[in-house]
Amino acid sequence: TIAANLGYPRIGPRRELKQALEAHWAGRLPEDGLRQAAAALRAQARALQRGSGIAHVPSGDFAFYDHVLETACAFGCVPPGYGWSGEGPVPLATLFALARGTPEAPALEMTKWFDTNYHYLVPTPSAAQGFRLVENRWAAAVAEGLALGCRTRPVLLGPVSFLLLSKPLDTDRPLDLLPRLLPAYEAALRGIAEAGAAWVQIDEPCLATDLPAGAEAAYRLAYDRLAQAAPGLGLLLASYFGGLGENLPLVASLPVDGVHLDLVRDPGQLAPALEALRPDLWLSLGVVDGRNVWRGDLRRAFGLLRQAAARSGGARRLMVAPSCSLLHVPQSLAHETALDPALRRRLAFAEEKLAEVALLARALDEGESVAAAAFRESDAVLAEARADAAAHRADIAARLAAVTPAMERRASPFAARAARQQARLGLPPLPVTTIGSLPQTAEVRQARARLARGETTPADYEAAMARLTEEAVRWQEAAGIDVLVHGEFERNDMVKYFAEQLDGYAVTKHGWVQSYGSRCVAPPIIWRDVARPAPMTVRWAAHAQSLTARPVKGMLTGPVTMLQWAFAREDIPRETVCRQIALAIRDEAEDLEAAGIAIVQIDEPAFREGLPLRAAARADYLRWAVAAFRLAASGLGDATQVHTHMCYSEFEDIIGAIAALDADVISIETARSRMALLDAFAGFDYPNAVGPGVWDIHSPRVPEASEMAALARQALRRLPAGRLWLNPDCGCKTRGWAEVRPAVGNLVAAARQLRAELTAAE
Ligand code: THG
Ligand code: ZN
Repeated sequence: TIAANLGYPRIGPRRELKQALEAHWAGRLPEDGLRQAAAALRAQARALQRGSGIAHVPSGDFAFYDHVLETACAFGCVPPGYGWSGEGPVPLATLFALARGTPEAPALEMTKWFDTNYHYLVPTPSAAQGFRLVENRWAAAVAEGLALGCRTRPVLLGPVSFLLLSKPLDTDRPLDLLPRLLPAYEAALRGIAEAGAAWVQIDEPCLATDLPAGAEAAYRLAYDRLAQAAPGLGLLLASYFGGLGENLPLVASLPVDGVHLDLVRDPGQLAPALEALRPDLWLSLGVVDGRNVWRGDLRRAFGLLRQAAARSGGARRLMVAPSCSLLHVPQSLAHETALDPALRRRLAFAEEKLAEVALLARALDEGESVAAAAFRESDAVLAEARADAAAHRADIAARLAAVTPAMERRASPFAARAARQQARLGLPPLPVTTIGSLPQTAEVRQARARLARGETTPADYEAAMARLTEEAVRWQEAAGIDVLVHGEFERNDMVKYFAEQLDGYAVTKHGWVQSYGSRCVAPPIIWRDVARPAPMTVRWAAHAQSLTARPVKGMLTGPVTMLQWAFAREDIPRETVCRQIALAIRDEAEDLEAAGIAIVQIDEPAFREGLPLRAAARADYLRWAVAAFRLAASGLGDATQVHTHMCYSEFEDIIGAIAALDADVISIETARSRMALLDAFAGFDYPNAVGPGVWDIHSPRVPEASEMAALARQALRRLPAGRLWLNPDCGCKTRGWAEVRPAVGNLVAAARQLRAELTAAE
């Protein structure tokens, strides 16, 4: 039995890759230095995995920014204008230009990787450009490992998933490009075999989703060809984030050497898979959860492994693995010294998960007794968790049980609310606002770091943040923004900040997970019932509002996002956890209203990514997710305006649920998709107000006023002027003031121009 891993965190235990990337972008670290830092991280990761007893260590899972982007670059899918000559490897500068944009060319579209908080860059292949293997990054990764004595298993994103995740420039049927793409993959596999790999892992996560028309034929074509490309190379086809479901017969018919199954998300698929998959096929059993931070129930995982072994009379060759790449969990528990020991005992990060994988593989070969102590410990930890009294609070259960349907409804319909709100707020047409956060400058981050190290008192820190808030309010007034924000200088992260103040959550010190590029999040952990012991944001909002006559938005993170961007307990339904959070946010919203705040924004950027990958499970999720948002928002009176915000969302398929949230104003990402998203709103006759993003804040590029006005005119063709707002498409915390000042100036200029046009047209 082979202990295997599917992918390892690439940011580094101390976010070394982040430091190196940001130093490189700032011109402080030359390309050589960046490449050396990356190679050192890869060497460290290989050694750690080997040391944990992993026999199949992945390679090629590293990426400077994103593995989908690097796959596109390896196959020469690079649009013109980013500095690649079309010959030879794509330079690192081109890679970063595609990822981050340049003054001349916008960044590629970025979107969520399945239902995770990781973002990938959407490749833009075309029939005209075709595909060529311009750099065999996987063969290089194998050679790099071998040079240091480690034979690795390279990981490729499979050709069908690659195309399904792409947005081709010259066709809306990406799979039509497959015949042109396959020769490049064949060349990659030949090179990988020549480099000395024994196995290659080909990821086809789309196999765990409902496949579009034509995908079955595409899979057959692709794997018939790839199986022949390098006959001596073992081909492991990996799916994850769900079960194969109705795609199992298809997978069983493909001429591959092994199949990886996610048995955490779908343990039920093991029995049918054992039936359907050829007995000579290697089976990689993903029994250790790559998506959550809990220690595994080793006895249960071992039961699945034994079932697989017994079923074939011992003949089936097995691999034991995490359910998916460990990219989505923090690297090591070793540095978490401040966690409640009762919680810490229950956790496993990437390193600890690999130890579980290795132990399970050994126990399968050598007998359960070699793991007896670990099994007993696993039992004890689970028993302790079940007995934790603070995990189930009677007061919280009683409050949830007392929720009535009226508590999930605003008092009046949108039109009546809008009239009362406008009477109170007196806003111009096309009101201008920002999403909430203003630049988290080095000054802000250093102040927070000093506080964490005990070098500043909380009082001094808060005074500094209050001063920044005041400066931000003054600047926004002068810039001509209509609805202000306080800037969120006091917040580290929109989820962590609230998690630190709520009962039931714990936060880590170094539990970083890559979100995109150099950006990381440290998701908090929900391990007990959630409740709000005291107001969380009211004094910041009240302070900002006291400085100006214009409305300042009170900024909250919604219950779905507070759940989705956390590592959540699994002993009660997610719906219940979400409703507990909703009640806490509801209390906060009501307190803001009572403090005189006229607009409360409850952000739900993770609403879309929480959607189950399979259509059959979606209605139930949308039911409880919508209800939780409404429970959080509906304590507010008609004259208080509810805003919400969502990022990177493709709403086409859930526009009904978005409307059902019944937020008075929703701001959405549209700048990178050039307003195409608004078609969904127009087509649906979306009833409330919308703020389409007209400035892509994920790129350092500052758009001209004319550019933003042009985008807004496209929006005006789709939605009535009376229900349109103008805003950037996300918070500004990752941008610098040098970009935000001119961009906001241009935004206000665009709004004034458009208002003049509207008046002239009347
Ligand atoms: N918070 C969380 N998840 C997110 C976002 C968020 N997922 C989607 C989207 N926003 C991703 N965007 C970002 C933007 C900025 C940062 C992270 C994700 C960021 N992080 C700091 C860094 O990497 O230096 C660390 C922040 C901290 O101290 O916690 O800037 O906003 N949960
Ligand atoms: Zn956003």
